[in-house]
Order: sequence, then C-alpha cells, then structure tokens
Amino acid sequence: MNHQRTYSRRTFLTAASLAGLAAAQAALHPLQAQTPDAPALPEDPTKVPGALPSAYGQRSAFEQAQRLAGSFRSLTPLQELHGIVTPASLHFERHHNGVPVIDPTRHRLLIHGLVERPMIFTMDELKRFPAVSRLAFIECSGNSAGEWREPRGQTVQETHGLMSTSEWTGVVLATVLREVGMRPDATWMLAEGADAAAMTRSIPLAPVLEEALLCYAQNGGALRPEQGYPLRLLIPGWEGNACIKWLRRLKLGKAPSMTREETSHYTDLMPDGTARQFTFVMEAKSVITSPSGGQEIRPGFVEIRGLAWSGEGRVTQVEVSTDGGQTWQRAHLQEPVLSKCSTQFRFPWQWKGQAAVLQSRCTDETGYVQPSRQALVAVRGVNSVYHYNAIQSWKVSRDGTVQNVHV
Ligand SMILES: Nc1nc2c(c(=O)[nH]1)N[C@H]1C(S)=C(S)[C@@H](COP(=O)(O)O)O[C@H]1N2
Ligand SMILES: [Mo]
Repeated sequence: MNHQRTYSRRTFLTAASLAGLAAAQAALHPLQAQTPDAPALPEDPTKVPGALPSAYGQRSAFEQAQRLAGSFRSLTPLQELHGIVTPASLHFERHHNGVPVIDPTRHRLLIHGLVERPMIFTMDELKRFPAVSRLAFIECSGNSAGEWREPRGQTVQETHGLMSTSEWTGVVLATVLREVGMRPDATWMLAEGADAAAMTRSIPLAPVLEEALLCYAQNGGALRPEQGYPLRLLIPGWEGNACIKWLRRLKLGKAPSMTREETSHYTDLMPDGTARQFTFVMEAKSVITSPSGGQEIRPGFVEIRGLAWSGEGRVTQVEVSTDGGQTWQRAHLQEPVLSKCSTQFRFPWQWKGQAAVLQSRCTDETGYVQPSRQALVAVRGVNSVYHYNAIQSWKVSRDGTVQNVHV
C-alpha cells in the first residue's frame, strides 16, 4: 500500500515537471505540505485494525471545516470546499426564530384559498407524486451585506458564506396545484413556515409554477433540520427568503385582495430614499474562494479557484484578473455548468512574489455582467442591505498573505 502511494506520487511529480510545472512540484512537496500540529498517525496504519462499519458515517477526525455560527445564521466555509456541492451539514442556515423539531409523521401541508378542493397533505402523500431532482444554489439576499461600505469580512466564509449548493428532490409546485384545482384567477400565493417565526412570503405564481419544488430531500438524504425538515419550498434562483422552510401552508390568492401581512416581502433602500420592492432574482455573482482572505500562498504555481452563479440561468463566462481589474482572462469552467446552480471555475497562475489584486467577474446567459463595486454603488448607493453582487477583490501582499480590499 505504502509502496504504491509513494510510486503514484512520484509519477505525478514527474508528469508535472514534464509539463513544465517545476514550480508546482516545489509548491506541492509533501513534506512542506505537512503542518506541525497535524495529529500523529500510527507508525504503520496497516498494523492497526480499523474501525468496523457504522450505521451513519462521519467525516475523518482530521477534517476541521465548520460553519461559522452567529445568532440565527451560520455561514458555509466556501474556502474549504471542492466542486459545487455543499456537504449538507455545512449548508449555511438562516432562520428568524430557531430550528423547530418536527415529527414528519405529524407534519401536514395545507393548500387553500383560490382552489377547487382545499387539501391537507401528509409527507407520505407528497412523496407519492412524481419527483424531480436538481442542483441549485440558495443565496440569502443579505449575503455580502457587510461589504457595501467597507471590506468587512476577513474570509470568503464571512463575505460570501450565505450561499450554498445542494441537489434538491421534491415535487414540482404545478403538479400539486393541479391536484387541488388551482383557479384561473389565482395569481399569487402565500407560503407559511411552521417555525416559531411562522415566516410567510408572498410569491407570484406564474414565474415559479413549473420550477418551484416542494422539497423533502437534500444531497440524497432527507433535508437537514436547519434546511427545513421535513418540507421546504425551493424556488431556484430566487432570494433565499422566498424558500420557506418547515412549509405548512400555501394560500392561493389575488395579490390586491391580500392583507398587508399577506404580501410580506423585503425591500432594497435606494440612494434617493425610495425602496425597491420585490427583488426576487439573485443576479449573477462570483467569488474567488482560493486564494481568499486569511489564506497564505507561496511563490510558484497557484490554481485560482472560485464559484460563480446566477439566478437568471447558466453562467456563460468567468474572467479572472490578477491586477485589480486592469486586464482580464477567461477562466476554465468546470462541468457541469447548470442553470441557477453554482459553477466552479479555475485559472492557472504563476505567482512571482509581487503584490497583486485578484478578482473574478461572471457573465450569465442573459448577457448580464457582474458589476464592479463602483458601478453597483453608483446605481444602488450604500444604504442597501440586500442584493450586493459586486466583484470581490482579494489583495495578495508580497509576504503571500491575502486580505479583503476595496479597489
Ligand atoms: N420558515 C422559515 N423559512 C425561511 C426562513 C425562516 O426564518 N423561517 N428564513 C429564510 C431565509 S432569510 C433564507 S436566506 C433561507 C435560508 O435557507 P437555509 O437556512 O436552508 O440556508 O430560508 C428562508 N426560509
Ligand atoms: Mo435570507
């Protein structure tokens, strides 16, 4: 075993130098990669009997990635993840009054209002409908809210950690609404959660009917309690707060006849003091997750990695700048590139020890280009909380440390 591992590592290094990546070889040297406080391994693992099979798996005791928890929210450690899927236990969480404990056998979904047959569904009944699985990101509209005035977050977890991606499984909203006989004059619905906040959101039906999911599974397993177990609404591409968790009620109606409470929504404060209402879609955004704030790099080969996403559809292009936005080059988009899902991008870079400012800029299938900070602030001012999607800048100092800056 040991023998084989040494052999394959050597093969890789040979291939790397053949490809002219001598710097990469130095940077990847296994001894240099070891941290002094790494837990000690047994002398020879092959001589120690391993653990027996367990009923529910755990990650390696050597892995430390964790959510950063505040009051009523926790942030995904984007700098520690690979690819696009967020491990369910590291998905960010946002709730207005805590995570309720819900027995799925007692949970019910009531659908009423402008329908022919008001109905109450059990979880078993919802799971009998034809199901759909799809990958999609969820982003809180307050993601990066701290960045409007100053570069506040120290790490990408703090600046962008209210965005996570999962494979979600559930039943399409239209399928269930056909069952209850949605009336033609129903144009909006109110969705309500069973948490202590009893959070509600008003949602126009036409744009979401065929895409919204009544969702009960996440990355192959049941939803995590923090994600709305046993049932949540998922509207791919829309701001996170539209995705009502612990979903217990859908009331169909006409927007004008609904009470004030029943048209609950968020607003964006504009520079002239007016408020922009019903900004549902999360516009295109990207961020370099490595190297990112709080990390340290060494001269030689550095793969710049990051995530890009758009609530309007597919990401078509990501460009990377290593000189603070003076010049841009196209990054490689890792497959799969899916609609309303995060996309991993990669860009090979040789760092020669100079000070540098790293940025990424995303374009989506509508042609929309992620704005610079100046361009965003010119339109929105700095009084907003929600929907900050400006280009993020990471400054690399000559000593290799990386920090959040505004340029
Ligand atoms: N019932 C209920 N649903 C809710 C919330 C809540 O507090 N209660 N928070 C919303 C907000 S603001 C966001 S951003 C998303 C977060 O989803 P997540 O915790 O699964 O990441 O859930 C939304 N759905
Ligand atoms: Mo949110």
